[in-house]
Amino acid sequence: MKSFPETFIWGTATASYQIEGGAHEEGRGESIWDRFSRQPGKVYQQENGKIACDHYHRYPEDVQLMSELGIKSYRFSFAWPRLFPEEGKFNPEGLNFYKRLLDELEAKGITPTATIYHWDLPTWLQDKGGWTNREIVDHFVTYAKVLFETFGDRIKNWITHNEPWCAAFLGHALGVHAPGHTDWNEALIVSHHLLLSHGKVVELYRSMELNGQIGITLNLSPAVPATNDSMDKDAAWRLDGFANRWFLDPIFKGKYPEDMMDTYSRKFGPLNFLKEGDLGVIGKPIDFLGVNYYSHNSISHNDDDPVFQAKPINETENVTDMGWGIHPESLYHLLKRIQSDYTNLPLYITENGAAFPDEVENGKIEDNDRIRYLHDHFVAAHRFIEEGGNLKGYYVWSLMDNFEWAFGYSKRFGIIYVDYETLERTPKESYKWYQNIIKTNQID
Ligand code: IFM
Repeated sequence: MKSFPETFIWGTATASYQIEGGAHEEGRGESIWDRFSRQPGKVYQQENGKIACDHYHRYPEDVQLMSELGIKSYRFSFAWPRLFPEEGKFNPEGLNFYKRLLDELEAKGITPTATIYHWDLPTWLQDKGGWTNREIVDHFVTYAKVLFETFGDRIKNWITHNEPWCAAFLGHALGVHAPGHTDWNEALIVSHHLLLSHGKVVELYRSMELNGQIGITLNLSPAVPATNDSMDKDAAWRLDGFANRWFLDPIFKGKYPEDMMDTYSRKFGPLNFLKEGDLGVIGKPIDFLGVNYYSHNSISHNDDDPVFQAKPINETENVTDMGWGIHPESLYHLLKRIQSDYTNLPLYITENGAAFPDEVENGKIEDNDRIRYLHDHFVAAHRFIEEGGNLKGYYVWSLMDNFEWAFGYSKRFGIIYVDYETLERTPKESYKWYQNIIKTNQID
């Protein structure tokens, strides 16, 4: 048996748009995902988050399920459009739901970890250019300030952004996430403004002298060369720059990677969104790094790809319902690499989990494939800790099945099954298995 440190934080994670519903409650405004999901062809079967899991009304039941599960910490995100539904309008009522949620969590002894931005931008801000407009940085600071003033004494763990790579590149270069744009130059500007707003909010948090910790969550995906050929190795390095170094370097080294600056300026023109002093702000010291890990990418050189001359290839049939290869060993290598190349700060796995096509049979969901996935990733995390790695906690994605963005409700990541007709929750076998891991703090 492998034991985890006594102080290890076991948790689960969710995000506002994916579970809350309550789209018009207490003055909530519209988000870019409400708008995007109305456009035909963008989201599977044109589904949306209007009701989602109805967590907005069912949160006491959900917190009860968290409590029975035994988690020490729950990671959720705030919905920006609940607080600032229209330009120039602050909606104090928008805070009420989170007050009630925190009451419930506190009553059960569950520590909240809050993400400030998990992709549900108010549409009034999108109409002003969204993350392409540098002014958004000030709006983000105003929004975060309200959260810190209201909840700074109750929430001690803050995450500025969730997966800025997705918001920037899936949303603005590849067009598969809201707002659905396909302009690489825009995506680069967006990535910079997301990082800048992160740094500004870290500065704000420090200036308020609140007693807690603040960090950022990145989705990191090791880029593994498909062969030993130097062409494939170089291609993998470029995709590592795209997915990982473009975010890790400015946060921990105070500069963008030069090879990527060269590639991007050659392809898309001068990077004049980068102003003097920005990198100093982005590199402001943080307290921890949140790592979202799902899979690695096996990369080969490919001249058909216009930006990086590199393409991920399918190298395994052992995949989840998302088609993502299952590679627990890469989680270990990723954590080692963060430690050796970037930081010895506390790390948290802020998301890890898997979608599988679960079915209810005789009232049970036998998701052995998910149990295997989690087991193998927990073992990889344990190996890192055993070797002295500074990993402090692990949040399984996700507490319950939810709105999986462009895939709508067709992909189930939860350890609790949600029947979208009745909204009934049924713990899967993986929930019971995780319950036991948390209770014993051990894995075999
Ligand atoms: O559902 C998402 C989550 O919102 C962000 N990280 C990846 C998850 C699975 O795709």
